[in-house]
Amino acid sequence: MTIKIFGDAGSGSLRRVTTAAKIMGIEIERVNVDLFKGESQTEAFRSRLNPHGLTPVLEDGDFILYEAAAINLYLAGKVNSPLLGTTEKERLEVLQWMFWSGEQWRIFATTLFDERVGKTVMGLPQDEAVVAFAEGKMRAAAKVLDKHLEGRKFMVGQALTLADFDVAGPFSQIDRSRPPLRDYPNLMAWHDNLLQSVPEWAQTKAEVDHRIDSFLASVGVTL
Ligand SMILES: N[C@@H](CCC(=O)N[C@@H](CS)C(=O)NCC(=O)O)C(=O)O
Repeated sequence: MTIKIFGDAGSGSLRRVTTAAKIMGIEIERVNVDLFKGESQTEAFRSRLNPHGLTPVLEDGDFILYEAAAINLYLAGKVNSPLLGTTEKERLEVLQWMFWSGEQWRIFATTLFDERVGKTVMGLPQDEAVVAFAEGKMRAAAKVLDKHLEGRKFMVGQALTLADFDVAGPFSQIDRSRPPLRDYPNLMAWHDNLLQSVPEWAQTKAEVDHRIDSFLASVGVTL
């Protein structure tokens, strides 16, 4: 039975999963959930797939799993992928960055997306205090990442791992939610290298950009 992944092509969280699945050669069936129509917030979606109303969600037979990082660990475990890291130490460092980036990093990029994109689409004013708080948190974290990435091509060891996708998440909406990443040269160079050396990451970037930019154009929103 094919593994189903539910999500919206404009979602940076879905992108982390679709990119990893492609690299690992795992066949998935994409099930579209239109987030702009609130399709993840319906009673049917919440009761069957994710009570939080968030995507992506994996369905593999009778197993349902949400959170992109958990989904990627599940998929990578199926094929014992080197994206998990290749030594015990690497595997733990990969987990370290994955946990860190959920709690201390991407959450603030999501906040900037909600303020700068979501609220603009809804015709609501941005909360400048919230924007300043999220930017401050991202700058503090980006400074640490920038130091970590000096002279490195990947977050852990010498090769691509799931940690790279989790930390790269905020780049998915960089032109729209404008997270303060451009002031950190090693961080930018690491992400440029990902785009150049991982064609699947570049491919899903194009997919995200097309979906969001065409939605914004369809509702007449210029950010
Ligand atoms: N921590 C979650 C974040 C999931 C998330 O925020 N998903 C967004 C799309 S990127 C979503 O489904 N939003 C729907 C909504 O808020 O209604 C993950 O990494 O999977």
